[in-house]
Amino acid sequence: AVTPLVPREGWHVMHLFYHVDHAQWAMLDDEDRRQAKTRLTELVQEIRSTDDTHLLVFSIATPKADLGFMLLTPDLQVANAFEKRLTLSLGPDILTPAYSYLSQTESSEYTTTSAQYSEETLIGEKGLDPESPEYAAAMKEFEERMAHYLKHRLYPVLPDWPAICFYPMSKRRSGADNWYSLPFEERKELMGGHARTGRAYSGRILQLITGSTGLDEHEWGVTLLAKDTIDIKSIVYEMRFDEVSARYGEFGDFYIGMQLPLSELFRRLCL
Ligand code: 76R
Repeated sequence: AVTPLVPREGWHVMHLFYHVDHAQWAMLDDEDRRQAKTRLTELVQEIRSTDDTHLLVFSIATPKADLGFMLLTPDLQVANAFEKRLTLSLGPDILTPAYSYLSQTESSEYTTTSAQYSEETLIGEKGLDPESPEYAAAMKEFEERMAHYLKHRLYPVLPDWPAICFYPMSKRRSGADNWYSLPFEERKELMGGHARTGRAYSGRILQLITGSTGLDEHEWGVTLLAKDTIDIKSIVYEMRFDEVSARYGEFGDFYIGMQLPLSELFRRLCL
């Protein structure tokens, strides 16, 4: 038996991007093609019916890649086995890897506490009286959102919103701009500003930040889901002004996809 590789907390996450080799696909006859599409369809169903496992399937908006999968599952052995089968599902050499990213879901060391939210946002920024009903309602709303948010970070269930954006990022480590040599309190303060910007997109952007230090090239994978691509464009733009991104953010390539049902995806990819 194979030893499972399940993290003490959280899940493994793979972002997998492929090109379709249409020259190879053209060599298959109708029956081969039908079988290939059935194989991928059945595999997607098998993955989606596995415990604690989620799979997003999307078409990529530009020729950076054609097809993308985002796979979330606890055991790296399982993720690895599914990934090999996904790659081969349409037949050998049909899907060729364009880009991939390995990360894990993680909780944050900078989570905003109730005391902090009360002092900085409700009293400081909004000028609410701690004895007022507006304050009590805002506090309750914050606590519910945080409980939900913390669970979501480690064990996310992603909605089927049509637009998906993925990019990897790191925090700068050069000269005077070394994130990792800042004291914790300073980093926490800066992350507080970041979170405030982010919270304004509640309901429009669903973000999942996954950690990848030691696992892949950058330090985090950023996955954003949206119903309107303008929300992706504006959140990323607005965050560039946040010191955390402006001064310390370093970004990899951006991939924009559209979540689609498989039948539509096959048509879209001319398969
Ligand atoms: O409220 C809290 O305390 C939780 C706050 C929070 C943390 C800790 C948070 C909120 N993020 C956190 C961590 Mn984020 N995030 C990004 C990007 O393009 C860019 O410039 C940055 C990419 C986006 C768009 C985004 C969105 N965040 C992180 C980390 C880990 C940092 C570390 O550990 O050092 C990264 C790399 C990162 C990057 N963030 C939010 C959002 C949004 C929308 C929120 C609000 C979520 C909500 O409250 O509903």
